[in-house]
Amino acid sequence: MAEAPRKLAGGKLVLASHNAGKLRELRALLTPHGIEVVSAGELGLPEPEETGTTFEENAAIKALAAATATSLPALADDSGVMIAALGGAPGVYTADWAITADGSRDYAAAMARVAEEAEGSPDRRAAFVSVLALAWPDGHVQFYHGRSDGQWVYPPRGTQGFGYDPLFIPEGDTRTYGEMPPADKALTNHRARAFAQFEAGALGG
Ligand code: ITT
Repeated sequence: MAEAPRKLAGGKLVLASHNAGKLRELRALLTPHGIEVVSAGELGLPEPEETGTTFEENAAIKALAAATATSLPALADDSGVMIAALGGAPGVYTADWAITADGSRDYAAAMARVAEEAEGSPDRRAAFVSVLALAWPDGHVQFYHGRSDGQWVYPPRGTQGFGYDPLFIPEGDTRTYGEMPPADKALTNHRARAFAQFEAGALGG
């Protein structure tokens, strides 16, 4: 029988991410709740290998690794951009497309690869997806999902945000996420939408 969903009881929450852009957004979303947060990097936790083939699997790997290492609840995000003309790629492998030979990340090159591989297709549809996993040290995990539909543009536009933000225009706007202040990106983005589910499911009531 499935276990009943749990609420966070207060106390510290580990943010199981090493991505500075994600951490900024998650901290801003958590601030109004007065939850004490500490990041995996601040705790010196290693980055687990993301061996899953779905956003859920990878989010669970990251959240469970942090929760078991710290004996605290942990929240992880696994996310990516899905390009319709590429059959949903890079998807779960979005971060991998930015990895260079020396192991660093080059998002300009990753965005150029999207444009190159999708060149010639009139289909400009794209979507950002975020899966948040909330894990406890005893192995219990809950998931929350968010998605932002839109279009991709090339060349990239704007210097705000992080990662693939300059490539993506959300539905109903003419600016890329890279051209928006963080408060505007927060209105439509995948992570904020997943967070709204997390708020209702793990913090509400
Ligand atoms: P952690 O696993 O440590 O959280 P990561 O960057 O490795 O960090 P993922 O494995 O989930 O995270 O990869 C997500 C990729 O999608 C990564 O390249 C991000 O830059 C990109 N991405 C996710 N959300 C994004 C957003 O809101 N804006 C721009 N790019 C985003």
